[in-house]
Amino acid sequence: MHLSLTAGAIRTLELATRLAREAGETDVQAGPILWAMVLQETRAGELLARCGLTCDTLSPLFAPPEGGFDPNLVAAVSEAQIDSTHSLSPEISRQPVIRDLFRQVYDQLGTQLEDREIGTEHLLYGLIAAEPTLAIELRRYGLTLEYLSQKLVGLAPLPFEVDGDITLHYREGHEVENHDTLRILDAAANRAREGLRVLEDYVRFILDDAHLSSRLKNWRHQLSHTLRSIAPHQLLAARETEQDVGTQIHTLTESKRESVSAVVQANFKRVEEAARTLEEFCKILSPDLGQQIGQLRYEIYTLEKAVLQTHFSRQRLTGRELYMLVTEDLCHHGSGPAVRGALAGGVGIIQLREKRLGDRELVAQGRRVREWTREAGALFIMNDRPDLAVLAEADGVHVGQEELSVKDARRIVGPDKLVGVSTHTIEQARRAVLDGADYIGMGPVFATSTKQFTEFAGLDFVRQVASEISLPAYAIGGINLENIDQVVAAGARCVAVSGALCGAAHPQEVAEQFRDRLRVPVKP
Ligand code: 3NM
Repeated sequence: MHLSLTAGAIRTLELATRLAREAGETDVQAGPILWAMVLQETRAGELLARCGLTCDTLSPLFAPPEGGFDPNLVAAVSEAQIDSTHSLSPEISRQPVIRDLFRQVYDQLGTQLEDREIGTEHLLYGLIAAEPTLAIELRRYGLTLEYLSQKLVGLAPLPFEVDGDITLHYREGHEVENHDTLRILDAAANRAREGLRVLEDYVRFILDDAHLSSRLKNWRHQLSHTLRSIAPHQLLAARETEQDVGTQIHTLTESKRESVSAVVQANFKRVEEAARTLEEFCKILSPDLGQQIGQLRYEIYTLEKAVLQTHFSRQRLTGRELYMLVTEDLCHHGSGPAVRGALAGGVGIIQLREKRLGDRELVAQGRRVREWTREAGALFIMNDRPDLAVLAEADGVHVGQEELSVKDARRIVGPDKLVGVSTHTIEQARRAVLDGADYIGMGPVFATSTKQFTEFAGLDFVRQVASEISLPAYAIGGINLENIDQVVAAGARCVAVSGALCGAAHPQEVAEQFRDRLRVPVKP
């Protein structure tokens, strides 16, 4: 590591190393560095003295050798010639405490560094920042980082490169290239952060989705964490907004946004492109860093899919808060009258759920349900079978946790059809959002004889989903007119019902009552 240090700083570190060696220590610790500061005339020594830390007060903290320090050694180091060709020996700069100290100086004081070298006062700052136990001792004397930072003046930033261990190495002869790389990284990191803020605002204030908000926020933090290995002052130092020709170039598409979804889409693209730029140029500094950004770039694609899916599904399913699962065996007067009655009563989605029919019969029944729902302007979903959903021209398919995955079902039905999935735990619900489901079933809320379950997710699960997921979520399992109010009170906005509608003597009236209790507005 090559650093620009004042002669005083070089003398201090050399003396500290010699004092440690005299005391038989292999590694320099904080004590000899502080002693080296007070034994010579240094800015750090002056600051320590102002807080009452002189040879006398330092002795109880860091015992001097018996008989005191060798005055000849102190004099020899203090009077040594330090010219511009003099540099810190690797033996000194590789000392763990000294490396940590410099890292703190660059991490914490970076933005203050302006055309100056590192002096002993900065070494003192770095030492206190790197050694928490020392910080506690010195606080008793009023010597804190806050106090010191008021006394410090800036230093010149130096060109560094970063390796996987977050060690800064000076790259001789690469100043110009590094500067260009850092300038690009600075611009791309800002672009990514700005785009993310727009997305976070949308997800938080419009979708009101705690799960996706925390995912986006987490992504932004991970990006900052990954980029932290490039000290912020290096990026800042490379910033040249006024010379950036790009600030004057605006395209027509940039100044026009047609809808909220256009804003969301444009900003995801912006973040993805910025991530790609970061990935490519970070590779120049460190392959590891490039790889980490690459990983993050894939995650943002997943989040884009989840956010846009949530946006469009909510639009598509608005007004369809009541969902009926139809099974012939449960219908007293046949599925035709049950479905048509329920549709007349305001059911917005019909799922054909027949576990015992052969494929041919299932497709034939699917085509009938297709007709009934088309006439009523309702959606038709096929249970379990994406292939038959396509054949029967259904609007989508519903899968359970044991059946085909959302991703595989989507591959069969394509991007335009709906894919719904049953969930029974909050982890499954979150997963469904990230997998790109259009809606989820959340249940079983109550005991049901329509499907076998050993455990009940219950109303707590409804509350959990309502508090963090904004993708349409249909509460399901044993829901009837007696308990629907509890389901709504737990936060459910949509419900799916089988037995209570199929088995009703008057499905239309029951559907109307469900709809009223869900407060779904009646269509004009
Ligand atoms: N899936 P009913 S509960 C098909 O929790 C189904 O995923 C459930 O019928 C789940 O309204 C259920 O008659 C049965 O209880 C729904």
